[in-house]
Amino acid sequence: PFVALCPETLPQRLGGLAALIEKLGENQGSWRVKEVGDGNLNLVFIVEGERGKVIVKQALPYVRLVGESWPLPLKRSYFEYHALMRQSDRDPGMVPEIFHFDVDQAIIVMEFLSPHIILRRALIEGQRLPRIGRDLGLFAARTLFRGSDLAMTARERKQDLALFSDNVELCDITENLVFSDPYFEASLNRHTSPQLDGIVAELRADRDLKVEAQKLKHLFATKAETLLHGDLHTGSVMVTMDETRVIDPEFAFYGPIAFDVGMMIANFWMSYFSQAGHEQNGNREAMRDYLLNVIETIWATFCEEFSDLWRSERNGILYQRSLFEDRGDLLGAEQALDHVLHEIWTDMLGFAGVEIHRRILGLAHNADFETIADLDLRARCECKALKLGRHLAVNRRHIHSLAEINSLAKRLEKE
Ligand code: SR1
Ligand code: MG
Repeated sequence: PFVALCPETLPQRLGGLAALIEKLGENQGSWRVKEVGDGNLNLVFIVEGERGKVIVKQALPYVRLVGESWPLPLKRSYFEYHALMRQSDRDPGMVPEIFHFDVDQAIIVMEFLSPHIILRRALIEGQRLPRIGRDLGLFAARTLFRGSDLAMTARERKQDLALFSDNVELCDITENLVFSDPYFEASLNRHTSPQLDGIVAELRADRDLKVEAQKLKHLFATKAETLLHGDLHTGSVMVTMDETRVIDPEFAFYGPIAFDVGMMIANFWMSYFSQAGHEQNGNREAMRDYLLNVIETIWATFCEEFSDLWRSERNGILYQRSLFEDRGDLLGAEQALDHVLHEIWTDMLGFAGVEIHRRILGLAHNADFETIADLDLRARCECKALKLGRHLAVNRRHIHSLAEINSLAKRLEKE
């Protein structure tokens, strides 16, 4: 039966594993174990031995953030493991190395990343990391293109679709927490109150917004386009000044390409609006410019890499070469690429909008805003983000460039 690990039992329970002995050394009595999980769902341990350190991650049979009253299956660990293996093939070096996986105990033993820190924390501290825009744009393009019908054979892709289609409970969390709960008085919702009560009531009465959120939910639930990370926010990225790694793909499943891209970019806009709450140690004007620039770099890199892969690796069942290039129709494939990228653009803006809303109105908030102790200031920051989120979700079909959105963000920031 499943038994949760704890620092006291871990050395004895995992001490016989060859993979751990190789990384930590044989003397398990000397292993030091610390539980460091601060996410919403799992246990995470750093285990240190004579030879080095590893991370041991274990899923719990319930949502850690809420408690045992919200059961959640252990099989999410299985999806995380399989997603990590695929991401590692599709964008080598961008996810932690896996040393051991135990499906019954829902344990993944992986590389300890050091001196990496969580990207969200780095942004709260005001660190301007030079690589993340490009690294994240490449990661999104490579994993999302290579996990789709554009690159895979019909058999491979359908087997994978079947494998990940069982990640029902985690999809269910996203479908409710991202697309529905923020737009009515769901029992798990919370927001900075009473400062935001007015705008929250306005958003929940906003018919256009609610219709758009449901359209986006429909897309998320039905457009099985590629293997998504499924929870690609700044808390799922670890960074140093010269390295970027993506972690935590337990929400992986087949969904729309635009979802991962939109969620990621939304978290940079939230960081942008939260900066005013972190100015104790100096002005954040340069940080704000940097964040808008990262957003532009992610999107430009994504488009550039996706287009390169389209031209060089489009060997799947969609938009086959025999329809275009092989017939001498070079522009045909380029026309199709424009259509695909345009659809990703429009949907990505919508997904970004609802991601911003759910982090301020729903159950799962983010530290960017939550660590602003002054509630009036926090609410002012959140209110600007909520307005941008509404604009993105409702007007996504009529927005033509990031420059346009970033100029609106700057005007909202000055309000
Ligand atoms: C109940 S889980 C809440 C959130 O935490 C995860 O990281 C996902 O973002 C999920 O929506
Ligand atoms: Mg996570």
